[in-house]
Amino acid sequence: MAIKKGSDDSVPQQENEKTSGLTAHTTDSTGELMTTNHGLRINDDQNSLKAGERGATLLEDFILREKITHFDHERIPERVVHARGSAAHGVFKLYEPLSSVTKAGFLNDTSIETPVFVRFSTVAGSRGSTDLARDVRGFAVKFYTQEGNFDLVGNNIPVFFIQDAIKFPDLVHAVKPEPDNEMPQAASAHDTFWDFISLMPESAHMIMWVMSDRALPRSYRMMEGFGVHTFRFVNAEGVSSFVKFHWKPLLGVHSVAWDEAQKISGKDPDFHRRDLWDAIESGNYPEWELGVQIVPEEDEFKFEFDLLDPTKIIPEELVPVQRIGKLTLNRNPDNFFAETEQVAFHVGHVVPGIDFTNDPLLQGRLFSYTDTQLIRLGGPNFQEIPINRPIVPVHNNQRDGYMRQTINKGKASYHPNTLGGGYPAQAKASEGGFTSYPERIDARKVRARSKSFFDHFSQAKLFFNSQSDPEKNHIVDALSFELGKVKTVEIRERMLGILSMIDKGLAAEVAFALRIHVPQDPELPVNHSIPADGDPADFDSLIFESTVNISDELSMANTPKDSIKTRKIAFLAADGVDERSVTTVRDALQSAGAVVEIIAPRQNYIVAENDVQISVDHSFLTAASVLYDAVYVPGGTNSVATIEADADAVHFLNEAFKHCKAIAADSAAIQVLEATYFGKKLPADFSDQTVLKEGLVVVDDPAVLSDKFILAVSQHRFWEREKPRKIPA
Ligand code: HDD
Repeated sequence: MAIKKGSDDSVPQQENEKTSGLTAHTTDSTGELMTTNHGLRINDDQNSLKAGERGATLLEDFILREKITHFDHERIPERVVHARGSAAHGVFKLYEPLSSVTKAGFLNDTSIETPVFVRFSTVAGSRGSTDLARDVRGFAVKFYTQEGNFDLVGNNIPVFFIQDAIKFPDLVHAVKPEPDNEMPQAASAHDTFWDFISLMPESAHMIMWVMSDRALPRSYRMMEGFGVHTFRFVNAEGVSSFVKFHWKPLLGVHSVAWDEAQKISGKDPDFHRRDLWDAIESGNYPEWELGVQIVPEEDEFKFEFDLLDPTKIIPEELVPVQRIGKLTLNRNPDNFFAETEQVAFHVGHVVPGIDFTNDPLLQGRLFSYTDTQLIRLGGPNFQEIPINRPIVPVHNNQRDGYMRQTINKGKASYHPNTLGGGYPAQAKASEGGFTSYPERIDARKVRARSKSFFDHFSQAKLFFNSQSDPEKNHIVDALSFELGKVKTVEIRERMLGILSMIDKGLAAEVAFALRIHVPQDPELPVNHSIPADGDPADFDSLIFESTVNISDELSMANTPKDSIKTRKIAFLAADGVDERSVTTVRDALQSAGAVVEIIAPRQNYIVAENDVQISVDHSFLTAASVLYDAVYVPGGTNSVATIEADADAVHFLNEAFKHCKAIAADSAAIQVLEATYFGKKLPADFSDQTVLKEGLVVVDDPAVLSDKFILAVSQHRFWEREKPRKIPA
């Protein structure tokens, strides 16, 4: 929408419907003539102005200089953390009013569709780094509500490494590439990270999550989100309760294997970005339900952990998650830089009815976000960038600064005033004016941490104990990998001491892989971030008893596995393929919502046995097994012979087997499976039991095959296959 001339609004407003597609300053050049930035029509954009055809370029060429100058200034500093990200627009719709706990308008009116912009990210890597790093994923949601913007700036892991924001720069310095040689990129597997972690026992719980497959999502669309901190809700009567926010993906929570993640990083480092983009472009809108765990204020001290400690979850067995509404992402950004790169989130962006607690990590974040935008976006007017603007008008006496867009009218830029009629006026609480929850604080000023924050291991144990056997094995493998990359032996040993406080078996298995000993009877580790005059004994870790020993929600093995929607399935085929063997299975998979791609020795098309042309999506050169969820080999004598003899095709299947994916073949193509590494182990008959346990489907009737294959793909992975633990690919 263009800026309204003569409008009374002091800030040019964008379309009220963020979802409608156009925001202020949106430009579409279709059918337009080229101009300079000042509107002068350009006649020649191919040649600079020269003294003669072969002559020197003239300083006079203001068109050249404008273009090059703009280009030279195209980059802005990337985010200090969460630099690599992808985003989408969408809407949030509430199921039931939450008036009993919060007065927030968008959580009270079920008729409102609140526009949102959501940015997912990795934490450690640079802007151009791979999507598939082992890392926490950012899950930041900007709700453009009728009462101003509310930002829920969370992660896909419900706890954090540290308890106090003052340690955040240390954590980030430790995980980022090492400062002398800037290696490794987007990876925690190096000495400085584990040096720091091994001295910070409070990170034990988070480390369990980051070493689990949660740090390797299959898709942004298949990961949970968490607000991490305990926040406050406040209702219209001023009664407050504590709240933890959750995002639950409707497609379930799924991950890839570590070997696969590393290979995807080479084959398609944009894997998650592409997946999000493609899903939205094809109308498969990603969906999450917003969940809340609510704790009445009087129950603050009811738990064995401190609600203000961001290294703790509230197990869902103690406080169930109520699902209160649905988030749907339905539109890709028009311009990556203008929207995804320039969006500025801040935990301090709240609306009436939502407030903070004294979680010391949250308190520090309340400073950091605006501060970082000032340097990253170049000044104090970043809230005027279209993606950051609220959908409600902005009126205040803030003025000027770099790149100010708003043309404020009138003389009065102060309050109180009479020259401006006393406006803008303060809003009473009854008019939506924000009032902070009047929490009582009466304390000495200290640099200290509550003893209730010193239990670092009970929930790390809870997480580990709640995992399935394959998930536990993956944690062992991840720690063996990460510590295996650490060069300093003392750091490895110190970490084994920490691991033994979580689980002795876990420590022993990692020690076995590293071929070093777990320190005998390690003392509870001391938190080394103690004040200069502090007594280390005052910082000893404690172990509290957890009232919950296993929490089902913590294991991805318990996630819903009832759909193959948006799963990518590769068909390996060549000339001479049996057309029915392709189309029957393809139709069945597509009607169940999957995406099918045909991969052949060459691009463009293959010719089936019956001379029908079938389009090819990729050749073996441009596709890779790691980019698909499952594989199928159709019948047809010549196709089968070609695929069986193609080393890339056989490798494709070997990798799919190694990564525990569903594999199907028309029984006329069984010889292709026999040519693989796992061919030797094929069961004699492929019953439903085989599908359920091993994910291998071989049937001669394509219709029957489809049903069984769909069942297998919906299981996501058959991790039990890893039992022998050594599968080459
Ligand atoms: Fe942070 C970005 C999430 C602790 C300081 N953070 C950032 C983003 C997410 C989070 C999702 C990216 C937002 C986007 O997509 O633009 N951060 C978290 C969570 C934390 C956390 C869940 C712990 C519970 N962060 C944290 C602390 C500090 C920061 C303790 C500093 C004291 N975070 C920042 C930052 C960033 C940021 C430096 C970098 C870019 C930005 O803010 O806009 O200010």
